[in-house]
Amino acid sequence: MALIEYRIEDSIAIITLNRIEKRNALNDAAVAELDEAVTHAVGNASVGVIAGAGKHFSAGLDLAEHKQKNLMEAIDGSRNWHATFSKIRFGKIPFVAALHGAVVGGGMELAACCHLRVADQDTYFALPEGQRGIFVGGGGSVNISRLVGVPRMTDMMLTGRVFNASEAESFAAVNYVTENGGSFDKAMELAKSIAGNSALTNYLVVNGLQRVKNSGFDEGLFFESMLASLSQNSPEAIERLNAFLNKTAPRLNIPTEGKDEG
Ligand code: 1HE
Repeated sequence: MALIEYRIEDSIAIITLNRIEKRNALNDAAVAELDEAVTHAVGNASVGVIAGAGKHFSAGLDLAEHKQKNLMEAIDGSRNWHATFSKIRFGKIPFVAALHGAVVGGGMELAACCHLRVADQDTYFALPEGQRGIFVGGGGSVNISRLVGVPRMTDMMLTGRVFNASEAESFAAVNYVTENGGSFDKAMELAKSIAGNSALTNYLVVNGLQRVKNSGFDEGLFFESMLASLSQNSPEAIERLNAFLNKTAPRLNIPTEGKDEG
């Protein structure tokens, strides 16, 4: 693989966009390699981390390649992005995005289909499709709109508004902000912790939560009861529940800061 680096460390699949000279802009070849890496990760790892090499996470769609495409090729391109990104969003394992620098256009679409986002302080988010005369095509109108809300996405697309990491954290588009250079290590720390969960619970979180959210109220509650019962009857759940009752399970990670004050 040339444009996407892939390796497994412990049970974590690390996928790195690696087209530094083009700021990790995604062309068809990169999306095909990403698809291969994601497929391998889903089959062989417990958690995936997606990062970008160089100074930016990703400058989004490769505009040079895109401008050569006819209508049918553009449709095919967009549908390929959807297929690959859906393997991330609704795959077997959780994915954590480690972000820095530009997370722009299709780069933001990729970040939005991951399950957690960790960002260096210097990260910024933009959807310059309006300025480029195009529209999001990598699932952004579905995934980014759910992540940041339609009004904010509309603002980003119409006015070119750019949000920094702290702003994105304030509206929960980013889960953790780190000092510059820290997002990858934090993403790995989180991935290792997630890998310690029951694989079935991880699967239900990745696949169930979003589908419940997309259901009606009553259907959602019914669906939730099915997921809850399914998980509760797994051998691993019984083992983990016993461990809690025997007092051998790890305790909650309660923040200790300020505990003894007042
Ligand atoms: C590119 C791309 C690209 C850089 N396609 N070649 N995305 C955008 O509209 C963002 C376009 N990129 C930028 O605004 C900037 O490149 C960055 C802010 C991300 C980084 O700036 P900088 O100063 O570090 O790099 P640069 O000098 O602008 O770019 C370095 C090279 O990368 C240069 O090529 P070179 O041959 O002149 O060296 C750039 O042309 C090239 N490059 N970004 C192609 N995106 C599925 S639909 C999704 C729709 C979208 O993603 S729209 C948003 C597209």
